[in-house]
Amino acid sequence: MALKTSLVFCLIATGLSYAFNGDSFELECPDECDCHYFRINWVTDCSESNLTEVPYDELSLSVYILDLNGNNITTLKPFPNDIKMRRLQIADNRLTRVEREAFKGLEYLIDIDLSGNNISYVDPEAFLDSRGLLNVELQDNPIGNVEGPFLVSPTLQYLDLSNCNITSINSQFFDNITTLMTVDLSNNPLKNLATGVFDILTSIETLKLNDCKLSNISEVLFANAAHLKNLELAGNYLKHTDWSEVLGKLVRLEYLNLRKTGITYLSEDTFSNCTYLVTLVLADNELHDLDVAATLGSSVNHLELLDLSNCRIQGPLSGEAFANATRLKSLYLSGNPLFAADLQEALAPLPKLERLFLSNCGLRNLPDNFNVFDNLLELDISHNPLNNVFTRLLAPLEKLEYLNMGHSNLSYIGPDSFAKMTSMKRLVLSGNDLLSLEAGLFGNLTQLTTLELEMCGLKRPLNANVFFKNLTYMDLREIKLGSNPLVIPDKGPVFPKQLSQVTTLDLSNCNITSLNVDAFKNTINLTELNLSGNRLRSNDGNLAFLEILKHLEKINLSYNNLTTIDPQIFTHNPKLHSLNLLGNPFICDCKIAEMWDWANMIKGDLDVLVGAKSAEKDIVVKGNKKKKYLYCHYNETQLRNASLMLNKTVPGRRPFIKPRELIYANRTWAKYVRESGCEPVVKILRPIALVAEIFDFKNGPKIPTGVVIVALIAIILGLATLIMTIRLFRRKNTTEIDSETSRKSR
Ligand SMILES: *[C@@H]1O[C@H](CO)[C@@H](O)[C@H](O)[C@H]1NC(C)=O
Ligand SMILES: *[C@@H]1O[C@H](CO)[C@@H](O)[C@H](O)[C@H]1NC(C)=O
Ligand SMILES: *[C@@H]1O[C@H](CO)[C@@H](O)[C@H](O)[C@H]1NC(C)=O
Ligand SMILES: *[C@@H]1O[C@H](CO)[C@@H](O)[C@H](O)[C@H]1NC(C)=O
Ligand SMILES: *[C@@H]1O[C@H](CO)[C@@H](O)[C@H](O)[C@H]1NC(C)=O
Ligand SMILES: *[C@@H]1O[C@H](CO)[C@@H](O)[C@H](O)[C@H]1NC(C)=O
Ligand SMILES: *[C@@H]1O[C@H](CO)[C@@H](O)[C@H](O)[C@H]1NC(C)=O
Ligand SMILES: *[C@@H]1O[C@H](CO)[C@@H](O)[C@H](O)[C@H]1NC(C)=O
Ligand SMILES: *[C@@H]1O[C@H](CO)[C@@H](O)[C@H](O)[C@H]1NC(C)=O
Ligand SMILES: *[C@@H]1O[C@H](CO)[C@@H](O)[C@H](O)[C@H]1NC(C)=O
Ligand SMILES: *[C@@H]1O[C@H](CO)[C@@H](O)[C@H](O)[C@H]1NC(C)=O
Ligand SMILES: CC(=O)N[C@H]1CO[C@H](CO)[C@@H](O)[C@@H]1O
Repeated sequence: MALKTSLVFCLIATGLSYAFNGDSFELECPDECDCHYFRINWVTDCSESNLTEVPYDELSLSVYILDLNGNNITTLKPFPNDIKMRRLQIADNRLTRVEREAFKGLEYLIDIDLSGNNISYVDPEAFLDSRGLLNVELQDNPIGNVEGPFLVSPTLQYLDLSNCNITSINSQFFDNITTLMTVDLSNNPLKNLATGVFDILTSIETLKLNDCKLSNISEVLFANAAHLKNLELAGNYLKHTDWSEVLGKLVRLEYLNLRKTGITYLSEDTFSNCTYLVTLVLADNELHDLDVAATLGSSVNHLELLDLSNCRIQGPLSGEAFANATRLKSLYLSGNPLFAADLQEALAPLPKLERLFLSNCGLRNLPDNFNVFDNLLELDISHNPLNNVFTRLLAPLEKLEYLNMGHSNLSYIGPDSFAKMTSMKRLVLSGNDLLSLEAGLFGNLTQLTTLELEMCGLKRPLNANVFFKNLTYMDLREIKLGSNPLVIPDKGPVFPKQLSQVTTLDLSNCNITSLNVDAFKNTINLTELNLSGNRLRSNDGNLAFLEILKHLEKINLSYNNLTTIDPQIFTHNPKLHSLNLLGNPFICDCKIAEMWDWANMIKGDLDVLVGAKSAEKDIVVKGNKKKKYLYCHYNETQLRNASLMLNKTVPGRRPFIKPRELIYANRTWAKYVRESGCEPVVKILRPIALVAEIFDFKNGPKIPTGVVIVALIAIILGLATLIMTIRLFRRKNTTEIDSETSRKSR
């Protein structure tokens, strides 16, 4: 007990010096930026901050990731010597040139993202100093044509030059980046590719040339690319290409994407040398008269996935069509007008089929030999104008784990339809006007994990009688009921007892204005709750249903009608680690700053607030570069007083060094908190339960003398740390000024 108490005093004392010290325990961070650790690496996030130049002087030399995405930077100067930056992100700025000068000395650089700028010139030697460079992203820049070698790097593996207005690739383009393994040249108006341009890339495994306006491909274009495993040529017009010659050289090819390439004809031996082909995508071509059997031939032994979606195959599909593709596991025939009778014959030789996609095939009827497919695990028959009656043909598919019957014009589903599908894991019935569900319909689906009933016009969430009365569905974890005009009862639980194991519930866009305290009484094991797009308001007690959800980890309250939010609401959800509040009409009050403190201090992680800082997904190669904000609006009185607030220095908050005119209301969360003038909330810094236990208030606030002494020592230590830090800070400032003066005198 005594030990515990002194420990707490120590903690509080440390906390005090911590608060006074502001950020000095962290590495250096530019004024405009938000810095944090990502795993053990120092991330400096200056994204979307309207910066016009890089804050070179304020960077920590240990910065690992520097994120400058979405600013107004037009030119770059050299970075400080000895900076150990690994990843530099300057996407979506207004850079026009990539000069050697700017990247000099960046010895540790591994990744650079310059996508979405206005770059028209790249110095081939720009990254000469970065001897471990692996990834360069330059997509979405008007680079245009280049003379001579594009870049010099003996290590580069990944180069993205998609959408760069490149019309031709010169013969020396890749001469000094021969280690490339992945090249993306998609979305460039190349029209033609000279023979031999890729010959020097002997390690290349993945080549993407989607949407390049290519109208012809030389027979020997890939003659030396013996390692090529993945080739994407989608969205070109390659009607007149001799595919058997082009592909004849690619003996290692495993993945080929020829989606939407204007192909109308494929000869018999087209794929005869591609004996390792596993995936073949021929979707969106006009293969009216395709003889599937002859084209696939007898050598495509490894083919496991064939995508013939939207190929206007005018059939009838012959009974032989897939006779030799005996390894086929996944077959996509969606979007072709098909008849049940032909399908019945063509599919008969594929008893090993595991996945069959027949979405949008105009099927009114279904083949009635589903009993052949002993191994069928996934079936998609969505978006067909099916007759209610034919659902019974599915009955033999006992192994089925995934069934999508969404948007299939069904208004009634017989109570026995799924009786034998005891392996079913995911069932999709969304987009059918079901209005009500038959008693016992899901009774036998004892292994069901996910049930999707979105857009079904349902008013009652889920009746108890669609399940067996005496059973708990132990595996049923996810229920999607989004976009139903649900009528939520004023009292009592919304879901029946059978669903007690559900952990993920989607009730987005359900016209919900309030949820009673007991709404989730039968589903208290919820970990993830989506209430986005409803009309929940911040009235007192409106979010009281959260109290019983002790296991809640993630809640989405975005796009509701919340005007204010209080961290106290989440007191009973200790496991909460993701809270989405975007898109609510928040008023800029101190509760918002309080939420920030709650995330920072109680949860110990700003990531808890969706959009508060860059998430893992924002730090990826070719990720979405735009960050989402929290918006709040000031009311007029607040705006008038805003300038007063800006000059206020709040202990424990790092102020802006250069306060600005506050003329607009939309801020990132971080900036709002710093500008708000709200005091950090001390009461939420101390977990109430813990403090109460230690002091044991019931027995009077009596504290043993020993403990007081230890506590005093702790406080003195804390103060000492504080004083030392202030001194250090001063000294650092002087040295900085010193070096400034000496630099100037030089
Ligand atoms: C960049 O600056 C221009 C004016 O100089 C401004 O209109 C624009 O909004 C700024 N862009 C960003 C992302 O701040
Ligand atoms: C960005 O900065 C420019 C001037 O530097 C200013 O005119 C503009 O309003 C700012 N825009 C935003 C969105 O902050
Ligand atoms: C693309 O390059 C051509 C010249 O090759 C030029 O005329 C055109 O303006 C460029 N387009 C863009 C969007 O930069
Ligand atoms: C670039 O490649 C060419 C041809 O392989 C070679 O002659 C030249 O020395 C290389 N340049 C550099 C800077 O490595
Ligand atoms: C297919 O491969 C064989 C031997 O590997 C080769 O002789 C033949 O030329 C190739 N076919 C085509 C069309 O390139
Ligand atoms: C299937 O393969 C065999 C040899 O393995 C071949 O004789 C037959 O013609 C092929 N069938 C089709 C339809 O290509
Ligand atoms: C439910 O499944 C069991 C076992 O697969 C089976 O014996 C029973 O007949 C099914 N119930 C119905 C109503 O079909
Ligand atoms: C949504 O709920 C309101 C009552 O709260 C009701 O008047 C309205 O019709 C509902 N909207 C739909 C699409 O059901
Ligand atoms: C919640 O989950 C736990 C562990 O998965 C389980 O033991 C408990 O019975 C569940 N609670 C309810 C009410 O089903
Ligand atoms: C949001 O709440 C306000 C009152 O706080 C109300 O006037 C408004 O109609 C609500 N909006 C919606 C979409 O329910
Ligand atoms: C605007 O803010 C002031 C002060 O924060 C407050 O007194 C006033 O009620 C608010 N007005 C509205 C319409 O919310
Ligand atoms: C596990 C169990 O008791 N299952 C029974 C539930 O009730 C149905 C009838 O409603 C019986 O058929 C099951 O045997």
